[in-house]
Amino acid sequence: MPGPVLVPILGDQLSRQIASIRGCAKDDTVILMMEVWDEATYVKHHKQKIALIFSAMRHFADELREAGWTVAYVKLDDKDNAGSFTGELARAVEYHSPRLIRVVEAGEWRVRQDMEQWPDKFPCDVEILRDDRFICPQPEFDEWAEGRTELRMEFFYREMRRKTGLLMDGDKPEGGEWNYDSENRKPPKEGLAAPERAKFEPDQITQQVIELVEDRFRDHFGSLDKFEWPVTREEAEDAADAFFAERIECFGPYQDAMVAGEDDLFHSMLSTSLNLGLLDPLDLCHRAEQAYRDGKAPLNSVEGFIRQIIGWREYVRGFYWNQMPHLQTANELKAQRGLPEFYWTGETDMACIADCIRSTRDNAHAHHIQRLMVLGNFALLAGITPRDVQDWFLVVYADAYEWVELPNVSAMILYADGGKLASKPYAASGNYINKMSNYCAGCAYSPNKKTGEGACPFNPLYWHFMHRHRDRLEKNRRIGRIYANWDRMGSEKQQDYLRSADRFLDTLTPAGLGWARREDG
Ligand code: FAD
Ligand code: DLZ
Ligand code: SF4
Repeated sequence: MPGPVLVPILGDQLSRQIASIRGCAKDDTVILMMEVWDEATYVKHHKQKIALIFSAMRHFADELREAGWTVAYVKLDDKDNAGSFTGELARAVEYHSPRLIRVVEAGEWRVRQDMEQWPDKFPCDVEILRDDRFICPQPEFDEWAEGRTELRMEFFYREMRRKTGLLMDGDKPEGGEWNYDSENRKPPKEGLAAPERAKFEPDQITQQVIELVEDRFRDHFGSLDKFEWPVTREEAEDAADAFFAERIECFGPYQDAMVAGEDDLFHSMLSTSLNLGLLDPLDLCHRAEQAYRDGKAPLNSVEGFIRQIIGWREYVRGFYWNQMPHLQTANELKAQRGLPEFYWTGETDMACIADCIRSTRDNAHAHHIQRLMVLGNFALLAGITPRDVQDWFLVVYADAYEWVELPNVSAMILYADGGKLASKPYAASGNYINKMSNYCAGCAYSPNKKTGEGACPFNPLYWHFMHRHRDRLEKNRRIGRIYANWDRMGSEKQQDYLRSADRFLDTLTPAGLGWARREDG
């Protein structure tokens, strides 16, 4: 009797429509799911991230069993747990003697390198399938990227609009424009608040996982007190329903706004569910388009939301695989400073940073503009070394997987790829944060003070950054003109900026070892 088909399902492949399950017969298949120490600790993920993934995996295993599948589920604390995907697969091969291992390609480079060894390691056939939850297959992205020195999302996005037919009017974009971002930059008006997003009480499975995480990952960053994530497809659909009913209307206009204590604003909070596989990206986009066609949401909001998904999300995934492994070590701006300790402790007088880190610690989430223009912008201006920033972003967010984290960190916020992704560095002074948030009103620093005691640190740091990288940035059409302002200031003012920035940089305490990575590993 030939053995069954063995289907490993990784923690971010939690969909019954996944290619490895599609086409399998229930009476001839063993689905293997593994909680493994290596994955939980290759960086010291936020406690909520581990709890979310384990809980969603356990719920998905139950869903599969209820649908009649045979599931072999290995829990973290199981006695013989080998601690790695390859080790657990070896045990399963020994036990089930499968005729075939059928798996969807891993989303991350690290895991895919291991996976590619499987055909040589195991005595059965191994079939590695494309992850067709993504709209753009990698060869299509690579072909699009071929010969281009700059890989701009906007042009890729138009291709995806044509390919999917989303918001198309024949061969023209709906409403005449591809992109309505100019309508999507409203600063927050006084008292801006959004309806609460759907929140989910931990059930018994989640409670058990939370206890496990508290016990085994005690020294990881973050709090588990407010664990409110959807952990099943049903809950994720409820979260999407609530977004489409209550928040998409204002999603566009206030996409770039920040309000102290308002952690979600009008964002969808669906990235964790999308990345786990609980929600289908194309389906969400169709629902968004329907809301527009039914007159329930304006075009600028719907186009903005769809662009984040079929534009940015697809694009960064293609960019990651196109640029790996070089992207992991790229450091074109030669940034060398260690990550300041306050990224972990939240102890800083900069109100904007403190609020973003508080949200990060409490929710394992911060919204896009907080990641980009506060936390990312500071790291760029202060010249923090990419490796430290990458580790931090990979650890702290519940939606963080390297394929999506790394392009956003290395290429988008740090310009470490030298401008393949972004046409210019996203560098901004305190002015921007002051315009787009209410943070500055409660800050020890003043955004209007440019240098010296009490000046917003983003102000001198901005000019310090521009001055440090003049050779490279002056040639850039989109930012080069700024040097005329710098030159007009005269040397005394310039020195004042540079000294102020240096004094501030000298006060930064670098984080000790052990926050992001295990000291023994
Ligand atoms: P919404 O604002 O509601 O957007 C809708 C969806 O669009 C998101 O759920 C997400 O799937 C997608 N999206 C939006 N922007 C991006 C983007 N830049 N790249 C890829 N997808 C995008 N997103 C992650 O999923 N994982 C990460 O590890 C991650 N790291 C980031 C690091 C930095 C430095 C920056 C600037 C952005 C990062 N993002 C990451 C993108 C974005 O910040 C999050 O997807 C978003 O905040 C998730 O919240 P939301 O679901 O409410 O998003
Ligand atoms: C992030 C993560 C963690 C913390 N733990 C596990 C795990 O124990 N088992 C698992 O299957 N997946 C886990 N994941 C998600 C994986 O890292 C993710 O599926 C792969 O890295 C994708 O390449
Ligand atoms: Fe942030 Fe500067 Fe505003 Fe303070 S003054 S909140 S540091 S931008």
